[in-house]
Amino acid sequence: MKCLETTWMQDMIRICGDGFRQGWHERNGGNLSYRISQEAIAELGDQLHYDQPWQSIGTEVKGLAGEFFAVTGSGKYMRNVELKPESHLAIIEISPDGLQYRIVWGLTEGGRPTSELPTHLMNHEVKKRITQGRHRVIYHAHPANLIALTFLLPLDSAVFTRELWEMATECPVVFPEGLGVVKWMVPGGKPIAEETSVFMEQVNAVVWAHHGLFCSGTDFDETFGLMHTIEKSAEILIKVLSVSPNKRQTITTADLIALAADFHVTLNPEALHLYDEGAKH
Ligand code: 2HA
Ligand code: ZN
Repeated sequence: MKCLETTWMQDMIRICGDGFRQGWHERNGGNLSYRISQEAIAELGDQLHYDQPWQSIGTEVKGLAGEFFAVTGSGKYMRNVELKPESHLAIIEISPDGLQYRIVWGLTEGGRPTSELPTHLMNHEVKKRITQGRHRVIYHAHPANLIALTFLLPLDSAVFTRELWEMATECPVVFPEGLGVVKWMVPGGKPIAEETSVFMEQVNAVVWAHHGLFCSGTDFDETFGLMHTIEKSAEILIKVLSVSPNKRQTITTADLIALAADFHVTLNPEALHLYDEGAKH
């Protein structure tokens, strides 16, 4: 099967355009990666070429040795992926020592994988391990309302989780484990990748202060849906805060407990009890 005609590639291309139309991908902002199954790689046969040099990842991902990923290209515009997928996307192979990658498909007009490759791969390494390989997608975008909240709320994971849960009843069900918050850091390197991947041990969404959001999921729909749900909730909170600093009423701790019981989810206890009497905040 032609690489561009596979379902997973079609899904990947679609998400890039969808994210742009949401307003999450100004210029070359945002990036996306997908861990391709060995069966899907085998189906690509001689469409893959193994003559390109190995290059440093900039971090170590031993748990991904021999894996293949589809990734967006560094400096490429998400809005253009639909028009020219083969020059905007790449398939890369990870070396046996987990320190290097090589391009085996795509980027036909030159270029490198996403500048956030260390974070993508370190997140994939964590998720592959803790989900027994179920999670395959890591998605980074710049959604404006969530970024705005990083100027208004304390940069605390429990506070972000609780405030976003309260803005829409579906939120505690969609992200019961909550989200992580990383303080402002220089993007693109190993230090921010390490910080992010530590949170990914516990949660599927990590906010980068004054920058954007990383989401992890089993497939493109679920991962895009998580990004979308969090940003929608952030938009509601921005609207509320724009009118008044105080909520007249909200979803309470008791409401959240009732919701969790009915929907059979375990809510992050720190966020759940954040505003209880005697709690630290
Ligand atoms: O430009 O979003 O974080 C791509 C990015 C870097
Ligand atoms: Zn970014």
